[in-house]
Order: sequence, then C-alpha cells, then structure tokens
Amino acid sequence: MDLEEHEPSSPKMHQVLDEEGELIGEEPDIEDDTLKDMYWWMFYARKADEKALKLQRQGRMGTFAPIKGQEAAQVGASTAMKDDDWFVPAFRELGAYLQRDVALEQNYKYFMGDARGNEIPGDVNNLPIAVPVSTQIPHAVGLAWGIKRDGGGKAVLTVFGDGATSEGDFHEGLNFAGVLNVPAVFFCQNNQWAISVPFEKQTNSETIAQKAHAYGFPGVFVDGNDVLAVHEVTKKALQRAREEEVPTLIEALTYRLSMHTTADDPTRYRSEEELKEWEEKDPIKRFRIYLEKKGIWTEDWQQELEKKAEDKIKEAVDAAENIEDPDPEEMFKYMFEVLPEDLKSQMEYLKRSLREKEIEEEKVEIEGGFP
Ligand SMILES: Cc1ncc(C[n+]2csc(CCOP(=O)(O)OP(=O)(O)O)c2C)c(N)n1
Ligand SMILES: [Mg+2]
Repeated sequence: MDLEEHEPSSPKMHQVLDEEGELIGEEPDIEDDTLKDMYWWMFYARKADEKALKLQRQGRMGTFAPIKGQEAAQVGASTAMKDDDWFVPAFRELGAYLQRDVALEQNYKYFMGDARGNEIPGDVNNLPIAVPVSTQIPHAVGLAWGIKRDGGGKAVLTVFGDGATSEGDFHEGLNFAGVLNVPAVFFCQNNQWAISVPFEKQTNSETIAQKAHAYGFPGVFVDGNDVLAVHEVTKKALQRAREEEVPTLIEALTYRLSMHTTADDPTRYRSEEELKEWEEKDPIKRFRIYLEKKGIWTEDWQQELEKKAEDKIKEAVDAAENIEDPDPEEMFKYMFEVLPEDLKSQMEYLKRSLREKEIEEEKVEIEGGFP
C-alpha cells in the first residue's frame, strides 16, 4: 500500500494574468465597463488608503489598517458579488467596502474613532467592521444558514486573514458550514503576515485552501494580486453557493505592502528584500498593463481618475472632520436596558462635569476673561 496515493494533493494557484500583466489562458468574459470599474475601485482604494495614512500621521485619524497591496483581492472578490449577497468583513477592507457602497466618509469617520462610521446604509447588505479576529466567520455561517432556511437564492461572502485561520472560530464556522451546506464563501486574504507572525509560523499546511477538504467542501487557491483570477473564482464560488448551497474556501495569496496598522513598524520583523519583491508584483500595475494592451487604459483616462479620486477624497475628509460631535451620553445608551450602578454614577459624573464646563464657558463669555 502506497500512502501517497491516499493523500489529498495541494492545490495549484489559479492565475489569469502573469506577473507582467500578460494573459496566461483564455481572455476572460468580462465587459469593458466592468474592467474599467474594477480598475477604478482599485485605484481609488489605493489613493484613499494613502490619504488615511497621511491623516493618521498628522494626528487627524486614530489607528488605521492599510490595505496597500491587497486591492486586487478585495475588488476582485467584491465585484463578483451581487448587491443582495451579504458581505461580512474583518477590518482591513477599505477596497471592498468602497465598492460595496460604504462612502469613504464613513470609513474615515470610523478610523477617526467615531462609531457612526460603522453604520451601514440600510439598503446595503454588509455587516459592520469586525476587529476581533475571526469572530465574523461564525456570524457569516449563521447568516448563510438563515438565508438557506428562508428559501436561499443569496450568498454570503466573508473575508478574513491568514492569522484568522488559527482561531477556533474559523474551524467551528467552516465545520458548521460543511455540515449544514450553507451558501457561504470563505475568502482568506493570505497577506502572509499576522502582525509580526509570518505564514510559515501560522500553519504547517502548504496552503490555507487545502484545509477545506477536512470540512467536506472545495478549497480554491488563487493569485490574490491578479484581479481577474480572483473575480473569476469568487464569481463561480458564489454562484455555486446560491444555486447548489455548497460552501467554498478561497485562499487569495497576496501581500500587505504597508504596516499592519499605523501602530506597527514592520521594518522590525520583515526584510527589505521581501518587500521589494512584492512591490514588483503590485496588483494595480499588473492590471494596468493588461488594460493598456487592450486599449482601455490611457494616460488621459488615468488623469481623469486621478482628478475624480482627489475630489472625492477631499470631500470625504471634509465631511468626516466636520461632523457634529456626538452626545457623550450616547456611550451609556446601547449596552444595557437598565444601567448598572457603577455606570450610572459614571454617567452622572459626566453630566455634572459637562454642566460645570458649560458654566465656566458662560462665565468667560460674560467676564471676557480666561478660565
Ligand atoms: C481575537 C483577537 N485576538 C487578537 C487580536 C489582535 N490582532 C489584531 S489583527 C491581528 C492579526 C490578524 O492577522 P490576519 O488574520 O492575518 O489579518 P491581517 O491583519 O493580516 O489582515 C491580531 C492578532 C484581535 N484583534 N482579536
Ligand atoms: Mg494576514
């Protein structure tokens, strides 16, 4: 008996474009307008991301999780969704979020520390940002199970990182998805780092995708810097989820070109060479070369997009920075129906301090002095 004959093989990475933007297989069946849209969302996300980093460095934003390098994975996946599918994100999702109708102003507000930035427009099927790693996966499975029980026809796409696959929630969620056959697609953005933990210390599996075999559904390994390949596999997986209620685990291999968050310094744990190697594989550049060869990308069009992105970003910053302050008492409002005593006294203390501050300010106005 030969053991190897009985081992599941590791999946081969799917690509449509090579690293130089050359078509590998057949021309994908995507309309020019959709290709243009995909490029726009990737480019806009990159610009918005760069601006967020600047705002944070200027003290105008709190901690921010940059997406630089992951635009193809995010936009490839989100453009494969239908509007009434559900998107269940982690926290590094700016590209997909913008494409899924969450205004940049909202994203900026959230990272400026305003909880109102995490309010999703009522007609948009997105769940809010989830910072606790992997907790969104069981939520996605529950949502997909609910859809199935209500007659199906929609799919759920949940996104998480390579680090998230080491959490119990990942295993519990995928196990349930397999047992219950729910219409969910599990999309792992393997950016090869979980803060300072590299992929090889995260798992001894060759790929994340192959873990799907253990849960009894398919796993697909795709080049996450190839927007066309990501779009193609995600679209097929979502369709299968909607029509056959078969879940899929997708692993999109990509790279975080920036820091984990603005509170992190990646030069302390990864090499300059590794970064350079992945900068060469920039997903936007690769897609641009392909579009240029097709006659879709031109310098003039790029200038138009630059201007459009700049205007939209400026508007979003203005709106996010000029929003009226929330009522501080809101802090106490939504967790408990009956406020516990300690919180009640904190709320009273807050109210008293605010009243005293108001009186002080009135005095200054009347007396024209300094407090
Ligand atoms: C349950 C939990 N544990 C730890 C953290 C701190 N933390 C935030 S992000 C992160 C790493 C996540 O890595 P990965 O899943 O690969 O996503 P990426 O940050 O690379 O997008 C950790 C440990 C957290 N937010 N939640
Ligand atoms: Mg990661």
